Amino acid sequence: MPGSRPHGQVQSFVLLGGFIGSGRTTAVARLARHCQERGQSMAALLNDRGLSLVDSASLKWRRVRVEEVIGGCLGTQGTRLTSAVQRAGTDLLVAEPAGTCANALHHVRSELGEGYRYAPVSVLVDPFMARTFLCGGSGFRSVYSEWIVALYRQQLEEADLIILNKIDLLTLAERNELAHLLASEFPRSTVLKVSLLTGEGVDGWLERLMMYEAGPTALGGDATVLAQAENRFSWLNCSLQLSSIKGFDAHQVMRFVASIVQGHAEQKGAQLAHLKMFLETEYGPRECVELNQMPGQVKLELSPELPEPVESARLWINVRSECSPDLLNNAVNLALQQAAESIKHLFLRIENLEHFRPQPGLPRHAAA
Ligand SMILES: Nc1nc2c(ncn2[C@@H]2O[C@H](COP(=O)(O)OP(=O)(O)O)[C@@H](O)[C@H]2O)c(=O)[nH]1
Ligand SMILES: [Mg+2]
Repeated sequence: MPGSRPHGQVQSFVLLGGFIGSGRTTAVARLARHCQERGQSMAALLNDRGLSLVDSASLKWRRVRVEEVIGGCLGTQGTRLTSAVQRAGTDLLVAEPAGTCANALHHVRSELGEGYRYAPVSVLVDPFMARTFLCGGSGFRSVYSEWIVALYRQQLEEADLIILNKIDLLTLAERNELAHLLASEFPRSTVLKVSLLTGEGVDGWLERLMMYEAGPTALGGDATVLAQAENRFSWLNCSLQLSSIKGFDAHQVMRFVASIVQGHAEQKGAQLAHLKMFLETEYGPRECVELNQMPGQVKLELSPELPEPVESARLWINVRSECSPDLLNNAVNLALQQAAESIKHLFLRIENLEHFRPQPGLPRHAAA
C-alpha cells in the first residue's frame, strides 16, 4: 500500500539519475560490490521499458539482485514500484530510473512514504555531454532536440549531488573547469568528480550516500518537458540465441551487428543515443561482452576477448534513439540478416524483438 513501510529489511533508498550513457548501471554494479564487501543486502531497481534489457542481464550476470520496474518513469509506476520494493526486502535499494526520467525522487517519496532513509539524489553526467550541454559546440545540442536538452537540465536540477563521472577521460584542468561550470549552473547541488572506471573519488561519494539524507524535493518537474522528451525517443529491445557447430568469434559478431545498425541509422540521418549489447555464453567460461556508443563519440567498448570460439550464446541488444521505432527495427533486422548470411556457420534465432515509442499521456502503461 503506498505510503506504508513494506515488510522486510528495506531501509535506504538510493536514486542514481542521469541521462543515457552517464554511467548509472556501472554505478549500480559498484554499489553492489560495496554492499557485498560489507555484508549488506542490496537490490537494484531497474526502470526501463519492454523486455530483454541489457542492464538487467549484465547486472544479474554480476550476481546483483535485480527488480525491474517496467513502464514509464520510475516515479509514475505506483504499484509496480511498491511491489518491486516489497519483493526486494533488502537493506539497500538502488534505483536506476530510465534515462528519459527526471524528478523521480519527488514522486517516489510520495509513493513510498517517509519510512525510508532517502540518500542524497545523485545525478551522473558524462563529461562530453555535460560540456557540450553547457558550452555548445558539436555534441549534445546538435544531436538532440530542444526537449531532450530541457530534460537534461531538469534531471540536473533534481540533483543533491552532481556526479561528474569519467574523469579518467579528462585532464586535471578540464575536470576543474567542468566541475566549476556545473556548480555555477546548478548552485543547489554539490559537484563530485568521480571515475567509476578507475575508482577515483568513488569512496567519498559512496560515503555520502550511506551517511546523508536527500535534500528537500520540492520540485515536481515540468510535466510537459518529461512527456515531450519521452515521446521523442524510440526503444528497441531484442534477445536472441546464437549458435554455430564450428564455433564463432563473439567480438566479430558484435562488431558486425553494431556497424550495420550504426551505419543504417546514420544513412537515414539518425544518431543512436545508445547501442548496448550483452552476450552470455551457455557453455564453457561464462564471459560477457558489452558495447556502447554515445552520440558524438564513436566508441566500441568490448570486454576482454573470449578465450575460445563460442558454440552457443545468448545475445541481448538494446538501442535507444531520437528517431522512429521503425528505423531502429529496420536497422537491427538488417544487421541480423546480414550477420546470418555473412558469418559462416552462424545460426540466429530471435526470441524477442520489440520496437516502440512510449505513448504520450499514458505514463503508467507497460511497454508492449
Ligand atoms: N571511461 C570511463 N567510462 C565509463 C565510466 N563509467 C562508465 N563508463 C562507461 O560508460 C558507458 C555507459 O555506462 P552505463 O553504466 O551503461 O551508463 P547508463 O546508460 O547511465 O546506465 C559504458 O561503456 C561504461 O563502461 C568511467 O568512469 N570512465
Ligand atoms: Mg543503464
